[in-house]
Amino acid sequence: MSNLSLFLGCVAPNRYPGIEAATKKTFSKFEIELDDLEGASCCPAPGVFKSFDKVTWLTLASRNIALSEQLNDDVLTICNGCYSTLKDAGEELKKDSDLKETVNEKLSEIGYEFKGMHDVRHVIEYLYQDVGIDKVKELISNPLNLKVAVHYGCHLIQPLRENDSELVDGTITFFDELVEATGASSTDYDDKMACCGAGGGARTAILDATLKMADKKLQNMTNAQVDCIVNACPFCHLQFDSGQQDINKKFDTEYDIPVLHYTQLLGLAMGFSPEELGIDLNATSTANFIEKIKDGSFRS
Ligand code: 9S8
Ligand code: 9S8
Ligand code: COM
Repeated sequence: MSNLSLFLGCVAPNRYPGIEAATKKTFSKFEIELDDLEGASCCPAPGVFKSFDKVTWLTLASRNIALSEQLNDDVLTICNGCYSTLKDAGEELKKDSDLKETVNEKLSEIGYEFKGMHDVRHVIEYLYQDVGIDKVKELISNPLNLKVAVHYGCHLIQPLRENDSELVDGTITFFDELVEATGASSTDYDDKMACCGAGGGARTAILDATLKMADKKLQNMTNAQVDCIVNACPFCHLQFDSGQQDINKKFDTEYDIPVLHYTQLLGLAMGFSPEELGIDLNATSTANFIEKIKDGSFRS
């Protein structure tokens, strides 16, 4: 296994720092040390920068990868959007030497070089492929009896498809399998693979339209009577968690579904407290969910 540096992106450190804590705590149980990536910038967000200017997008992305290469590390992302940008940029530059040269000329002005010797990983596919379900199961001390709505998110699937990963051949189950490794059950719901609505800068530009998309997903999850939503992307996390409050206000609904990043679910199942994992920083169902975790309502 190669060494990993942890790429945080923007949303986790600014809005949900518990996701970083949960990632570090759960990885320490696997005895995997994550290097901090000092000086990292926005990945930059795929749905925003990539759509406007390719060379700018690639230069910013390759600078982040170069930081990790200096540590002799692969990049570990905890966000779908960061995975999509960094994985796609890295692969594109590995394939196209002219583009790599253009980008490296720009990077040389600030003393960096993109070598293309390292890979970009997403925490979910890393846990599934490199750590493995069996190892995850071994470290579960507090199996959870929770009905979970798994939300994959667009930018987790897209880079895997782009790279012909076997994870996306046929029916996609890798994330559900990891959720079930914690003792929880992944509950099917309508339009499970649909977007949360936030991506592509939409949450900033056209909030009402994105909330309608999230509302539809929340309705489908409610119909499936789930106990919580589990995601793999701080931006999806924000859309479902903070978004539920917006939706309740705007559309007069009464959603109260707890939202967890996978590393937080895994952390609970490994015996960390909700506070250690930053679950108390959520906007929705916070006290209610934490109380139920603590009084054993979800213990199996
Ligand atoms: S960085 Fe800046 S806006 Fe964000 S979180 Fe994930 S995608 Fe990458
Ligand atoms: S889904 Fe559609 S574009 Fe995305 S990955 Fe995270 S945010 Fe929610
Ligand atoms: C979504 C990232 S995770 S972006 O808003 O589409 O760039």
